[in-house]
Amino acid sequence: MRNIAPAISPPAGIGDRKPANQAVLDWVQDVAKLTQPENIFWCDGSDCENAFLIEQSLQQNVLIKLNEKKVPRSYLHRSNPNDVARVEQFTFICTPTKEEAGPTNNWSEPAEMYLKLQTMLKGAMRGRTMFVIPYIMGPADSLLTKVGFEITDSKYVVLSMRIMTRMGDVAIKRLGDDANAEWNRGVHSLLDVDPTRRFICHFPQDNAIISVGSGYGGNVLLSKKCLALRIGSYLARKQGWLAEHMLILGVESPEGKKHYVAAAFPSACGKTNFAMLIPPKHFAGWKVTTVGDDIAWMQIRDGRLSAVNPENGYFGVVPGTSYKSNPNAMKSIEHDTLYTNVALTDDGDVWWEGKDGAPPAHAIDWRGNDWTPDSKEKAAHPNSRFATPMGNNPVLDPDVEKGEGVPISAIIFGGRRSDTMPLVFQAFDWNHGVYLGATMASETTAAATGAVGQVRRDPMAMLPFCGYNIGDYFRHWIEIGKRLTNPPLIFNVNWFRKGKDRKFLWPGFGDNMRVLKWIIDRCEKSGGAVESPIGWLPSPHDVDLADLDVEHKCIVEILGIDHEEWQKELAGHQNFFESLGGVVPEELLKQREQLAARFKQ
Ligand code: OXD
Ligand code: MN
Repeated sequence: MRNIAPAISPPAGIGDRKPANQAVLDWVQDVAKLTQPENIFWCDGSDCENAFLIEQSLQQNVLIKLNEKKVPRSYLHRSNPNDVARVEQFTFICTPTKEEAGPTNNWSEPAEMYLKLQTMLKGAMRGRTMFVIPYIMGPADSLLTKVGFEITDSKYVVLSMRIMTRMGDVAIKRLGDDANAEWNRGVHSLLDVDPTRRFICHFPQDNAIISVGSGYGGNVLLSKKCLALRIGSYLARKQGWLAEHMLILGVESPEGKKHYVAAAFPSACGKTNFAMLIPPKHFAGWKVTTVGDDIAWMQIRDGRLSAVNPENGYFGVVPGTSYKSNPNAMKSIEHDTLYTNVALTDDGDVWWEGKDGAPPAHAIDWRGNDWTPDSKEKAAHPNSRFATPMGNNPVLDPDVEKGEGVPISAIIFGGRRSDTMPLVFQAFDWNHGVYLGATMASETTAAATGAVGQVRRDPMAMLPFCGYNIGDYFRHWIEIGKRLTNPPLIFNVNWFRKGKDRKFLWPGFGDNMRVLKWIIDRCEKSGGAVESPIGWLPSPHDVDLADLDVEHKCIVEILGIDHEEWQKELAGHQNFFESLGGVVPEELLKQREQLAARFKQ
């Protein structure tokens, strides 16, 4: 198997940074006893450790070095073709009762799942190296920051975790030597990368994760979806904060007035693009900066929501990324980047569908086969990814390391919908906003295995990531609202609505600034809007459309609502709530009734 490599013997001074904390040492010994690795490599996140692991990965064909002139210090990894996306059907929340996991999660009784996983992990690392990765999620001095340790037998995971988290000494220091300190225990083993032995399991009560049988980022970088979202959301409810699948961006006016906005879009629906948006020429002097592109942890400070990005890097979808769609992402991935499943050109560069310029006459595709523009197969997998440190981002927000976070003025929900949902509208109040989030729907993408393009309800873009009962999650949102004296305004956006000709009505990308500007105007109480059954809608003259090359009738169409489509949408909300089997809070059922009543007025 190409991504399963034998044990490595590091030179002295590398791989020996054992923490002092006895609880960590005991846990690592227990896992080693079970998995029986050839040796244990204690990671410290240093440059020389990284250089050593890259060297080993090149020798063992785990990585391919890219052209140093074209993409300096960057590498390509090819995953097993059966292992290219998150596997929601094999993702489990293991809580003492099924009710705690709720109707939207796969559930297993913890003891039963531990036993099954232990059986699979028995001797799984024989002849191989077991890496122990200490990391933190969150800025070094934030109260929200969490410590995690991930054990893995994959060097690709170690190299990726160094990009995606703050790894090494910073975590060992933060944990200290208190054997009772709280930290997340994560165990990952590739096993034999067999889809029938692939399980991503969360034990919220134990603050533990076990992931086996996969090498794909979303399943194995345990810091990300597993800790920062699934376990994170469980801890957030217990501790009174929010762990959300949201980007965080800053938007500053030419006068220097700055707002921060958090936005929840499902996987592969443009969070990274929105977080790095470059305003069109007409908006000269406006600046958008990135705090985070995937996850927001938000706590209440002075009656407002304050957000930190727990991550240290971006794990973004590559196809479609270009100087046209996202110049800042392109600049971020031109160096020091770990690519997975993109195509390799004959001169050692990377290529993917949607990259600027003409396709290469010949390349090696993501499976390692010859590829030409006439090939039927895609050169890059639709869910091929880059992992790049956030420090590469030319528009990184200066407050990204601020422990207290940034104050959030607006929350945006949005999905990929070809019909029904207008470009933007504003909720009447917090609970109405929670309803918008709870009933959000989107067409599925390649980020998870399964059919692509099917509309599914994805509340707050958290359907695959909420680590407990979704009804309690909705309730938690409502409770948070009660504690906010200065709550963010809540909006819904849809960049993907199509006209009768099935073409997109809105150009998207940089022009989304026009929508963002309206949202900021509403926060500043200066933007106009009309009341509609679904919320506050902008009229065409409320949105700055100067120099936009879109026909007026398309603007009217995308800003408007179709009552017939909304009757279907209302039925969709009802079906979704019913499918949850009685867990939906009264407040949201009432919101649905009020929405239906407003359509009758
Ligand atoms: C991701 C995802 O990788 O949501 O961020 O799948
Ligand atoms: Mn995501």
